[in-house]
Amino acid sequence: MKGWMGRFKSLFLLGTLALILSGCGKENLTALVPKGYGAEASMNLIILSTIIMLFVFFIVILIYVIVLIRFRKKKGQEDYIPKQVEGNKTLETVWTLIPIILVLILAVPTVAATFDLADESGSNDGLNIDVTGNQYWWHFNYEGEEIQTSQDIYIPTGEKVYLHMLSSDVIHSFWVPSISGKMDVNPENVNTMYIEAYEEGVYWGKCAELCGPSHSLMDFKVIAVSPEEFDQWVEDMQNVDPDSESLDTVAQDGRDLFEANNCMGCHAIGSSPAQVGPNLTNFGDRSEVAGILEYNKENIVDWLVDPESIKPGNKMTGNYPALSEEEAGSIADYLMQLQPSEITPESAGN
Ligand code: HEC
Ligand SMILES: [Cu+2]
Repeated sequence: MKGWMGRFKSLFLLGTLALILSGCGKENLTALVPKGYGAEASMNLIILSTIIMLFVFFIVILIYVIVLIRFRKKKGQEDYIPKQVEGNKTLETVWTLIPIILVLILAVPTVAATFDLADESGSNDGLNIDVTGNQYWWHFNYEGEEIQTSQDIYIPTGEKVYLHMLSSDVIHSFWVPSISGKMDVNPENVNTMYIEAYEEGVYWGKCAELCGPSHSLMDFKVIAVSPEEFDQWVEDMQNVDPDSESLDTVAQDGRDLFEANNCMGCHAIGSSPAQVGPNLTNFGDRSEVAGILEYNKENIVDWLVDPESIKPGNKMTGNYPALSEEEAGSIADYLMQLQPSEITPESAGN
């Protein structure tokens, strides 16, 4: 009975583990299917170290089996003592050299990749983006382009994009597993890295440093589009004039409420660099609300009425007058019309 229970328990554990680990394989959120330069470099090192580990594992198992078979106590040889090899120079040399060689095989490409991934020499002619980590959202400032975005970062494919990262509060960590490595985002010193996506697509990013109660909800996206589409997107974003947008009457009400309720104290629409809250210039082009909820009016209303229930500890809660569902609905109608570009996560294949 006990044996059966034990077996059931281990099966259950194994099943749960498989289920949990299968979550790691979410499309476009896995380091195991690299779609960009940094991720590919990491993947190559993962493969190399796995090969080395397997090699060591099999050699050890092999020696173990040989010893088990050859040196079993045999009938009539109870007092037999095998040849003692303690202090054998050849053996000592061999088992000191092998690990050194293995470590070297791993170290040389690791150090090379570390230098390669830190190489900022192309940043003068490249696209440079200032990244700000905030509890619990990300802000992006396209240097020299007069473009501010939040949550979603658009980049052209096949090009190194240089990121200069700083936090406005605590330490965060920028990680887009399928295209890049991880980089800490500190409040005091600018950390840099570059990202490059090979193919068009939407790649999910995560904050990888515990930063507060909603740390696990601090998602963002890298939206990689063709260079032509990227230029178009830049133009669309630069042409936004927040004041002269043609709005229908519902949205007009929403805009009045947006202005009357202190929203603009934190949220910019347009290229103003002010950023207590996410820039909403292209909020209507997003595929998520607050980085995590499915994008629809209902969820926007839920967010506006009670953000605390969605992201505990966020910096919007309690800092604006309470909104009725109806008011939140009109604001949502307005915000959903902020769609400056045809190039969106959807068009990029989300
Ligand atoms: C005190 C500053 C502040 C005020 C005032 C404020 N917000 Fe926010 N808002 C934030 C912050 C900070 C976030 C990001 C929260 C997070 O994700 O952790 C946010 C998130 C949002 C989002 C989600 C954005 C996205 O990119 O998905 C919307 C929409 C929004 N706010 C609308 C409003 C509206 C409408 C008002 C006015 C009724 C308002 N906010 C007032 C700070 C503020
Ligand atoms: Cu964080």
